[in-house]
Amino acid sequence: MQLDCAGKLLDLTRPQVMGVLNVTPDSFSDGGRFIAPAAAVAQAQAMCDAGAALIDIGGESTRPGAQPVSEADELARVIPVVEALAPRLPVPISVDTSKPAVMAAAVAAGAGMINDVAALTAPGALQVARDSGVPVCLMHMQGEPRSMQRAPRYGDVVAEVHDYLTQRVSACEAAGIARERLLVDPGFGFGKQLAHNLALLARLDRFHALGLPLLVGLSRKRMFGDLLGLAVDERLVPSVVAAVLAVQRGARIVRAHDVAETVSALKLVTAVRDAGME
Ligand code: 9MG
Repeated sequence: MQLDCAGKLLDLTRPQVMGVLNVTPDSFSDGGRFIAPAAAVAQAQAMCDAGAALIDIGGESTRPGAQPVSEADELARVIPVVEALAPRLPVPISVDTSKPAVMAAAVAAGAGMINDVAALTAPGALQVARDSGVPVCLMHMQGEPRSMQRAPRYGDVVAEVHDYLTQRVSACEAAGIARERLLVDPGFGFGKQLAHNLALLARLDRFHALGLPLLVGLSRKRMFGDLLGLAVDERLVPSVVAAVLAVQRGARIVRAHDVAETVSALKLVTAVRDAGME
């Protein structure tokens, strides 16, 4: 299976890595490092060289407790970087945003995918995404980044996240977005406590029932701090292991900061899978 990301193809017959490029002053693990377009271009190029199959550019931090950013500020951070990268990179660019104006401007500047942690719930987002023609990742979040970790509660987290994603897929289809353009993501760490994140990872295979490619973001997340007592810069090993566990349960795209290490691990998973099919 291949996704057409504004003319650049993304092969989903094997698991792929989405490299994280935050052009924000305050993201939890790399805030402020890649705001200047030249630094962002160099980092994106390095992630491609390390095997990233797409690059996710975000101008508003979604870490727990993050303050919202104005539309003008987000546009000013993201669009110059997309414009600089789109003609240079061999892989698609995805834009990590929940704002319709940023989605539209980023796709006009050459982005080939929309990654929305709010699953196109902002007013006008469904229409902009439909008209953009590019694939869209719909993520589950309980609450909003500023407050989502205060007291997230679920009866059955797997069933509730599954039901939410089912409803958002239906809303997209009703708005005229073809199912073939959609990906889904359970949203690790977005309004979830450690037990919720572990249950979602353990039962990720449940999301196959949606019949859509599954994207996950586990890289350096707080769940590893909660479980293992590790600081952000000590979370490489659990991030890579979690990526492997997710792929073994059917994830097709893994969003990661440490691209080279994640690509190596997923190559091994794929090689073992292929050897078992011979
Ligand atoms: C932007 N962003 C941060 N974490 C993420 C995750 O887990 N999934 C997706 N789709 N986007 C994320």
